[in-house]
Amino acid sequence: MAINWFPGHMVAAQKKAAEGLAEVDVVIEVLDARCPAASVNPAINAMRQARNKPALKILNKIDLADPKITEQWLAWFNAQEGVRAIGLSCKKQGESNKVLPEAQKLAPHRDGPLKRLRVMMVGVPNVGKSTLVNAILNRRIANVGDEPAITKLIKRYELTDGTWLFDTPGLMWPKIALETDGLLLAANHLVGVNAYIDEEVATYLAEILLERYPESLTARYGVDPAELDGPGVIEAVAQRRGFRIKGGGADYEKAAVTLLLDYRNGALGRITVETPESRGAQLEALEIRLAEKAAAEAAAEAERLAELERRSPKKLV
Ligand SMILES: Nc1nc2c(ncn2[C@@H]2O[C@H](COP(=O)(O)OP(=O)(O)OP(=O)(O)O)[C@@H](O)[C@H]2O)c(=O)[nH]1
Ligand SMILES: [Mg+2]
Repeated sequence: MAINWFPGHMVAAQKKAAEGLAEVDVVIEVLDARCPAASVNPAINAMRQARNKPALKILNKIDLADPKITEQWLAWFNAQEGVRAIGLSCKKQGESNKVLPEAQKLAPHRDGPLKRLRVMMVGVPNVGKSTLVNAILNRRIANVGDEPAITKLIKRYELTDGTWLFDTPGLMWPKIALETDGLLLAANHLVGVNAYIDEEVATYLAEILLERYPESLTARYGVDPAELDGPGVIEAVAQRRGFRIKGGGADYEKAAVTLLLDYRNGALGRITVETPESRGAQLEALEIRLAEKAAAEAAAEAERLAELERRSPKKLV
């Protein structure tokens, strides 16, 4: 099932954010370090490029991500034009101190008392935008919570030196091109729970863990990954934890939720569910699928025209 989540308040929020962009010097795009490419909102990128604003990409929640893969992602983003990327954990005291100096480097002209830096936090829901705003302000002023779409309205905060910080609601976009991106966003709790089926998302996550972090499954659930596939992991979790439905069968739903929560809160260790390499392979597969679709459509159209010609042949003079 393709996952798409675009609740109503985001349409207005996106319009407001696009307007607000005119007033800022640097866009701070907060991403989830565990799925840095899947958590890029293409609509935000387009909005930013239309206004020609530089971007500071923050790979947030690095405390939960695989440090080696975070390095790879930082190199990947830093190779993009007009982009600077840094890793961060809002859970670590003082780490947020590096954000404004990094943003300042992208807008060196905004450094005088009458020309203070103005930045806007943007990103998909639940990546930690408001937490980062609070950390920079050193106050618990913006609402935060481990649920997508906590912030519903754009808000401006001012530091004592006159720097502006805009916090914005998490934004999604109408259609996610790669189905696997939807699954990764769901696995990382970045879209609303009503947009997906836990079992489907947990099965996909289990497949990634089997391939790249099998030892974390053994350590947490005492299973032998060599003998399992994705659905098998969910079943094994149900068995190990004694999750049963009435009648005695395995409670897959409860096991799926357990796996997702264990992954999200770090109980499985520091894990990153996509790499620049896996991303490249998925984009290539998408391109092939789109090319095949276009070729099939062109063939069908040629066949339709040929059929029309057969039914009423016309001589071209
Ligand atoms: N482990 C970890 N959790 C974080 C970090 N930063 C934020 N969080 C948690 O992520 C959750 C979401 O934080 P918010 O700041 O509300 O996220 P947001 O991007 O403002 O979300 P919306 O307003 O819904 O778009 C909260 O439970 C935070 O405690 C981090 O660096 N590490
Ligand atoms: Mg928020």
